Formats: sequence, C-alpha cells, structure tokens
Amino acid sequence: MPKPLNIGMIGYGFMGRAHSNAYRKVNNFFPLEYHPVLKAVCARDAEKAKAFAETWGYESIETDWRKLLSRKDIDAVDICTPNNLHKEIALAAAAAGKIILCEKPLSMNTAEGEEMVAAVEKAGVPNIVWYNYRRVPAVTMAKQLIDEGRLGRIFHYRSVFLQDWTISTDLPQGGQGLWRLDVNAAGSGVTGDLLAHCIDTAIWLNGPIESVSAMTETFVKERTHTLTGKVEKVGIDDACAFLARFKNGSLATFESTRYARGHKALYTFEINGEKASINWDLHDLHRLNYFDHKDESKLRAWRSIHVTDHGGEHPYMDKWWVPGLQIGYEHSFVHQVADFLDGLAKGTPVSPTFRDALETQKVCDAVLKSAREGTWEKVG
Ligand code: SOE
Repeated sequence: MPKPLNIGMIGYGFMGRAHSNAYRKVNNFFPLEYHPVLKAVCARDAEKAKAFAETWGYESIETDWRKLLSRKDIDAVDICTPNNLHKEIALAAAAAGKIILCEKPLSMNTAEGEEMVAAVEKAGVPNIVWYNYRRVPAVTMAKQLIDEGRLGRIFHYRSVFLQDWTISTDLPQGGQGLWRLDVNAAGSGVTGDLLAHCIDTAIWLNGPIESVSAMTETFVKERTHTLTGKVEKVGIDDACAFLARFKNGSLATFESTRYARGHKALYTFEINGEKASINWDLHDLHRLNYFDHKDESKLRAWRSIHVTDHGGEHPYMDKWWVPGLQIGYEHSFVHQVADFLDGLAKGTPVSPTFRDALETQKVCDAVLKSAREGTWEKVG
C-alpha cells in the first residue's frame, strides 16, 4: 500500500515550481512506497497562493507559515523562501517534528547553518537540501567514475557558473525574484547563489576543501530597492573568483559572475586525474566528456558519453524513456525526491543533508572573508 507524505510548501517562485513538478512526477516513474500529496502551499499573498495551488494541484493554501507548521496534516515542509527565512522556518519546523526539505543554500552563513543542523539532529527529523545538480545523471556518473578510481590521483578541479542577467543598472534589487540582489534577503551574491552549487558538487566529487583565496567585486554599487522605492547600496558580490586547495592535495579554481555577457547558466566543471579526466557542462547536461590515458594511443581522445543508456549503468536513466532519449534540468529534482523518499522508507539519511550542506556554507564564508580581508583562509 502506498504511504502518503503530505507536503506543505512555503514559497512559490521558480524553485516552488521545480519542486512541485518533482513531487507530481516522481511516482509515475519511480516505484516508491511514499507518495507525496500536495497538501498546502503557503505565501503571504492569498491570491498568488491560490493561483499557484490551482496550477500545481495543491489542496489548500496558507498565508502564515507558522499556521502551516501547526497543521497536523502536514508531514514534510519544503522551504522555498528567500534565504533569510530558511533558519527561522527550519528551526520551527524541526521543533514541530516535520520532515524538512530546504532550498539551497542552507543558510545566510555558517553560524545560522550550525543552528539549523543542531535543530534537525536534536529533533531527529529527516532533512535534505536541494543541491539538485548532483542528480543530473552525467554528474552522478562522474561521481561513480571517480569512486571507482578511474581518474587515479586527482590534480585539478576547475569550475565556473556564469550568468549575465544583472548587467543592466536599471534592474532593481529586492522583491520577488530580485531578492537575490538584496544582501539582507540573500546573505551574499553569486557566492551563495551560484558558487554554492559548484562547491557542493566539488566536495561531493573530490572531498573536503581546506583553504581558499578569493576576490569579489560589486560592479553596480547602487540600485533602486523594489520594497522601499529608494536607491540603496548594493551589498552582494556580483562576481567572485577563488583558488582552493582540497584535502586530497588537488588544486582548484572557481569563478562565478552575473556579468558574463552571453552566458545564461554556464555551469561547468573539469577534473584532471593521473589516469583520466572528465568534464561536464550544464548546457549539454546529458553528456559526460571523458579522456582515458589507457586507451590505445592512436585512438586516444576525449569521448563524449551520452548518458542515456539503460541496464543500471547510466544512473537513473532506466526509469525514463528508451536508451538514447535524453532528459533535462527538471529531472534532477525528480531524482532528488525519489532518493529522499527511498531513504525515508529505509530510514536512512539522504545526502546532501543539512550537515552535508553546512560544509558548503563554511567554504562560502571562508571565500567571502578571504575576499574582504585579502588573505588565504582556512575553511571552518
Ligand atoms: C539564479 O539565477 C539561479 O536561479 C539559482 O538561484 C539556482 O540555484 C541555479 O540553479 C540557477 O540560477
């Protein structure tokens, strides 16, 4: 018998849609004991909440997240709000004994993240953070290849996340969608929003990051604030680049900006090992590029693996269409829900838990401190 898992979603923006889509699709493709039920969506604006509930099939709405948390018919809370609300909601949700799924980044900073980890661990509630790119099949396969030792000793990790949507000086900060430009709502700029993805994937694939040296820049220093109507100082980092040393001795470069004209969401990574290298590009997300030095020398070259095959060898793909037919961005969220529900049934935590995501938060804090102070910083 399927077990219902009643979801209460807080927030209804881009991520609210991505997560709702995943809850709706997951049982059509993955055989799972738990079946998410879209019980309630919560937003301050009742009309917007109603419209969202109708589009996505939520049974009810709330306009106060505390009311949502007090409801006995909600099992799991999905936090899709701006970052400055993650901690308060997560602490209250843990105290109410709710399962918690939290949008990335975990928190505004490490101190908040530590409180959140303590709260969920004390309450013993299952928890996960939506670092979705880990579950793009080609990225999951990169993890498998590394864990199988195919790359050997790793020397280099190189990652970028480039966008260009904030170049216009007319773009305001604050409010729906644009809260990402408001330091009081976001905590930081590209470091917490985009590099957090790169760091999460990097730690997962290549182990802990020990130290960093960073630079940041805010190219547009003042913007009108949507909520106050006044021109206010911009407090976020528009661009950030940093060097890093991993615990395994490998060296890394990371770069992110919202000022790379022509790039919309160019998230890439490349890893160079003693025996082989891999690279991946979000714009071509079903492909994993692989160079194996043990190939016969006259045929040795980068191969582009279309990660769409069945038989369990290409992660997640046997659940979808037929071999060769690719899937996309939204499926990474479906995979995350599928793994999380599977973990719930088995009683095992599923990564990235709040504790895992705290490691990314520590790197972000070290990066921002290094940029501020012009120093190499140890992580944590
Ligand atoms: C920012 O534009 C953003 O939407 C991030 O917030 C997401 O986490 C990233 O996956 C895509 O870009």
